[in-house]
Amino acid sequence: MEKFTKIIIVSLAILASGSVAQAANALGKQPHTQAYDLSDHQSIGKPGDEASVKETITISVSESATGGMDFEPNAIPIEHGSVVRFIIKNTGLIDHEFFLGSFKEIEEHRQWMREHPSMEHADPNAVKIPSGQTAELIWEFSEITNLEFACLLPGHREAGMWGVILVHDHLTKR
Ligand SMILES: [Cu+2]
Repeated sequence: MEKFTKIIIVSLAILASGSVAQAANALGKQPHTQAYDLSDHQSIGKPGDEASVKETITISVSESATGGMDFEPNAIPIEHGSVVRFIIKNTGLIDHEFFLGSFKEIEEHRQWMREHPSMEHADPNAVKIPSGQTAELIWEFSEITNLEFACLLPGHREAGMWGVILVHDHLTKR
C-alpha cells in the first residue's frame, strides 16, 4: 500500500514538472504576438471581412451579485465557413474582454495575463468591452473545430467567463 502511494506521488511530481516546462515554453513564445498565426498553432480561423458577414451573434456579459461572471450564451454552434459578427454587450459594472482561441491558447494566455495583469491586448481575435459599452469582433470560421472564448482579465475566467464555439458542417439552419 505504502509503495503504491509513493508511485503515485512520484508520477504526480513528473506531471507537475512537465507542465511547468510547458508554461515556460508558452511564455517564451509570447502569446501576444498574433498567436493564431504561428505555424505550430491550431488554426482557429482568421479575422473576417465586414462585407462577408453572414450571421450576427449577440453575447451579453455581466457579473452576478454572488461574484460569478458569465457570457450569455456560453455555447454557440457556428456553421463551417461562416463569417460572424459578434456584438458583445457589457451590462456589468466592471470592464471585461472577449478573447477567442483554441483551448490551449487560452490556457497559455490566461497564465500570461496572470503574470502581466496590465498587459493590453492588440490581437485581432480579442476585444475589450468597457463597462456599459458594446464591442464588435468579426471572425471567419474557416476550420471545423471546437474553440473557446473567454475573458482573460485575472480571475474572470475562473469566475465563469468562458464558453465554447462549435464549428461544424452539419448544423441545422437557424
Ligand atoms: Cu471579465
